[in-house]
Amino acid sequence: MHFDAHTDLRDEFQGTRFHHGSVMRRTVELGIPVTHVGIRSVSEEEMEYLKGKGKEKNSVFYAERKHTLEEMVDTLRENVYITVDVDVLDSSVMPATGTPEPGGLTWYQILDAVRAIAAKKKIIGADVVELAPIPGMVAPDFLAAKLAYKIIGFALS
Ligand SMILES: [Mn+2]
Repeated sequence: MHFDAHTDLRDEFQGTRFHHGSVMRRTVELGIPVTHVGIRSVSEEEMEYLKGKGKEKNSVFYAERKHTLEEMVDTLRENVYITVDVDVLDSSVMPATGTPEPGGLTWYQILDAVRAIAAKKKIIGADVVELAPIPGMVAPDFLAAKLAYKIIGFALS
């Protein structure tokens, strides 16, 4: 389960296949299907991939369209690893990230999504990445910490 503004499906970027923009491509290559949520920026290469070989292995939920949480949860297998790039959140609540995109999720939308996953699936692990702290602005740092705490809580409840 991939919460991100970007699909991170590039085959390589800036001369490496292990770029943070390639991590989901490597994941899919390991045979792990990926559900992307909150997407609002996709490169031409990634779009071609999603129309071709990636079609069966990637479920994409764009941020601007209305999807139900049930539709999203139904794409997942029983054991779910959650990865959160904090740029999935709207820049108004999460400005402290390297590649912000307007139009992202609110705090309560991501909590509702994680809660819906926890209700039907087993959360076996998670990470929260891409926080780039802004000196003097602590709110985004607290948000990232509390999101990690909330995911742990939902996973265990
Ligand atoms: Mn991202």
